[in-house]
Amino acid sequence: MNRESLSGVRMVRAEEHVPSREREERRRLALEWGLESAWSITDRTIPLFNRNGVAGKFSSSQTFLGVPFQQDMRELDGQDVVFVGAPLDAGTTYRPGSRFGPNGIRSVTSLAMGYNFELGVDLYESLRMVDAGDVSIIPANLEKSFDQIDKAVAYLHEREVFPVVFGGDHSIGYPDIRGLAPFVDGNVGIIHFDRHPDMGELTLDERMHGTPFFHATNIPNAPPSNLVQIGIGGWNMNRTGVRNVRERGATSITVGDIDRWGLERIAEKALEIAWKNAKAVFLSFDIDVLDPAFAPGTGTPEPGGLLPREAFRLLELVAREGLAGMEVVEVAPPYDVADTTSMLGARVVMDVLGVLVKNRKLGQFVADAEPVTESTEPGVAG
Ligand SMILES: [Mn+2]
Repeated sequence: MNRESLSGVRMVRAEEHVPSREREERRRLALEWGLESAWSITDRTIPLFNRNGVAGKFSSSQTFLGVPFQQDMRELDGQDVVFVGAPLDAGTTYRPGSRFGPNGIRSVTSLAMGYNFELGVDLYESLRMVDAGDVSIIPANLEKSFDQIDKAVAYLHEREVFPVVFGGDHSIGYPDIRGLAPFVDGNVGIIHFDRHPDMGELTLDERMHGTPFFHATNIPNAPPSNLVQIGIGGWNMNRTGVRNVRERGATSITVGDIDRWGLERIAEKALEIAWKNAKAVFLSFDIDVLDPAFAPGTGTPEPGGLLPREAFRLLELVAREGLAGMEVVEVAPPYDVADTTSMLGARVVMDVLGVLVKNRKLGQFVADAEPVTESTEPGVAG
């Protein structure tokens, strides 16, 4: 047997003669439609927004609620809502898998959904919604991924489209807020649902998913005094993070606090803290705030969390004053059972959008008959 008789050797040579014109054209279009990536990405052929099936494996095959896919990001302008995935789970300290969160959440929704009976809101009738697919993540590099997410989110805010970011692990909370903060003329409040305070400075020498709120509250107009954390507790707690919550004066609320004071009083307190001298509020929802009996598909489950209907009611109450953006993080489909965690993630998004519509904070509330609305205080900013 000589070397030339090996088909492997012949085919290595033959590859040179296989054309790649079409492939290169697709790549060029992906870059044009998906925009230029963040400055720290050396490979300039990687776009900021990963175009569907065009430039990599972390792409979306299906949109949230079946809304149109926004292929050319240059044309994003004037819509009410944009869904975008940030499939980064390199910040996970225990069980990875939330890189599949965006597609998990998308996959349990369809055109058949979008109308809510109790709210009397049909999202399709009230909001112009698009799905931008996923941000191009650099799976091996948290900081480059943060730069990508920050730049992508900033692009959405610049065009005044309300971003709904699907994580990904909670490390994306930092770039989500870093991308928002420059567009707020004043302070940003943060309403953070989680079993964990996520307030450490570094974990294992990196800015992982236990650290986003330490770095977010270093942003000058996102002070820790406007950070309220709901659902904190259990046995998986980073004590440095707790110390930082204490030293910075952020506010932690336990599940026991909710039992004692009730959902209404807790929501009132959360709004008071988040909105105090703030111009906008960001909502960060870690799916692990829900009890793992309901949401097992997550990286760091912690028994004793909220019941889904407690979370829905709290969201209804805290979203009514308006939001500047939101994220749902830590949905990890590989550990899910019967898609319940993905469904809860999707539900959180739909509930918040429905409440924003109903309270005239987003889109156009459309009702042919006289709408039945509860009286609300007007928000500081829409
Ligand atoms: Mn978290």
